[in-house]
Amino acid sequence: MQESDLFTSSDAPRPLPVGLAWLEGFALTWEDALLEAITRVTAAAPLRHLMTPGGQRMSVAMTNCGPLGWISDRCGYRYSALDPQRGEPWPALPAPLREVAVAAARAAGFESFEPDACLINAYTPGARMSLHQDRDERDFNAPIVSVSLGLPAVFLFGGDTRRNRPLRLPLTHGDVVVWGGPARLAFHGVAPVADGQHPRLGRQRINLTLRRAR
Ligand code: MD3
Ligand code: FE
Repeated sequence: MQESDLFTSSDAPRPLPVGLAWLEGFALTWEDALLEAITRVTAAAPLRHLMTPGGQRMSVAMTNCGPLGWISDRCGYRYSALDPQRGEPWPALPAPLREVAVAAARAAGFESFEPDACLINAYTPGARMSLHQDRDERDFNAPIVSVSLGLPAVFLFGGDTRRNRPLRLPLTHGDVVVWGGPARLAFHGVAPVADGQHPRLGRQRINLTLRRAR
């Protein structure tokens, strides 16, 4: 029997890219505290659909917590200490969000990660994020920690160009991924979220990305 009989090209095991640490279920220890914190943050700084610089409304709804928040409008992408919608600082970074990010970064070999920004992305079925790089942070040596909650999603990891066929990672509730080193500037995105019901979050996927912006 040939190897090609055992694995088609789409389900053959492929090694994870260098710089990416996938910690399945790592956030479940903090599940209740994270969901409570997200409810409090989104009550204070509501989720909203930002405009891209090109004038498109993003399908993902966003808000932030922590000293800095990521925003997009007709002028471009940037970090801001103020929520432009409320003219006030973003809500403080809740302790459990910082804790899970610091613990995950440490588990991935980043000993001194101190996030100063947390972007909260909310996906309803059909929402997606097209391939992009995260380049608005000052220091690309710091990793980005992402926490997936609610409905599952297929994360697309495109490597160093938009052209390569992206690797597909199925991320589910509680998964944490640490993106550092050579993966830090990789193109990445999220395929349209399939409809479903999550016992804790309903018809929704929430993704937290904890970042060192400055
Ligand atoms: C890989 N969010 O907010 S998180 C984003 O699931 C973003 O909501 C996606 O891409 C989401 O910018 C993916 C995982 C992620 C975040 C940042 C990265 C992967 C990354 C930066 C570099 C490489
Ligand atoms: Fe990104």
